[in-house]
Amino acid sequence: MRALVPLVLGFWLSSSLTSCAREKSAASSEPVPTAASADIQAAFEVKGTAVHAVDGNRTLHYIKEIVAFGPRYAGSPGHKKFEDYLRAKLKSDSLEQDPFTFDSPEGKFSGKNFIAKFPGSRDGVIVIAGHYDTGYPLRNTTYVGANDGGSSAAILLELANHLRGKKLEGRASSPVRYSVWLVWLDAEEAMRTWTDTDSVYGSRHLAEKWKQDGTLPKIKAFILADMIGDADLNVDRATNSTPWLSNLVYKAASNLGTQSYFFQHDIGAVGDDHVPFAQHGVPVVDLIDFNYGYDNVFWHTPQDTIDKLSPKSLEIVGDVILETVRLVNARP
Ligand code: 1BN
Ligand code: ZN
Repeated sequence: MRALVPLVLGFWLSSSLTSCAREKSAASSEPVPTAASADIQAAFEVKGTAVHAVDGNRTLHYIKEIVAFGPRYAGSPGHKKFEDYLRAKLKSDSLEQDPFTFDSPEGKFSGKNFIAKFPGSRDGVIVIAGHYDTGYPLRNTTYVGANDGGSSAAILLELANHLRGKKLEGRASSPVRYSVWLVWLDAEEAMRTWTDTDSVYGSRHLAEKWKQDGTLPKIKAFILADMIGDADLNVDRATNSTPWLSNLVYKAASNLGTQSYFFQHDIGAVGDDHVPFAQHGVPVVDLIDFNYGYDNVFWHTPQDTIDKLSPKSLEIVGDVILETVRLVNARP
């Protein structure tokens, strides 16, 4: 059984889901801090609430359902099935669809990003994003991208379970919360060979759209999850992430006791879905484990299957994302 970090005050991440009922009852039975207890908290530098909330087995189950649709490249039957699945899973949420078309070396295609919006009480947005597509060049293989595309799509679904129905507010020491938007990005993968122009079509489209409609300056943090299900979890440091946000992720992991899984290796400035947002000045962090199997042998191969993944890895990353959200909210 996962343990609660013993510095619990408040109940922000307590869940109404049965599979984490123990965490819920333990966390939600804590009293809401009074002004006085908040002072005591500050005096003793108690960090607040860091909760193990994410259910790795449920997240892994989502990945199983997703890979069963088959490959999810633009125009594929699996892509359509995933879209229907996502709409069904998020039927009670505020889900926006963001269709777009893109020109690629393989021709013109249609793509679709999805955005689930969980409102806060404070002006500003924290975006948590990941891609769900699989690579077009692998379309004639058995490739289903369990880790690459599957894990990111699934962790967002699990995070939705923890954000749903919450007002994202109510902690005495930080009574206001930014909205959280979960974004399933399409067409991250190259249609032929990865270049700046043949990749991240969905995030380039969304960053441009949010530039035009004035959303970009509202984004306080853009947290990207990519390939985070590997049983041998090592989340790398992408050096084109924003330093203060990378540091906050590390602090979040430290609060949860899982920092040894984070940032042991620098992988340089990687071209991933965070880049179009970083280019517009949005604070970004790419949480990517870019060593999948010995020497990354499972990456972009039909060996990227569910048996390589572990619920614990999904839990570690999901919990760190939620803790990072809490820490972003706690910033002045
Ligand atoms: C991640 C998964 N990417 C493609 N599939 C982007 C990427 C490419 C990230 C190279 C790091 C290095
Ligand atoms: Zn990929």
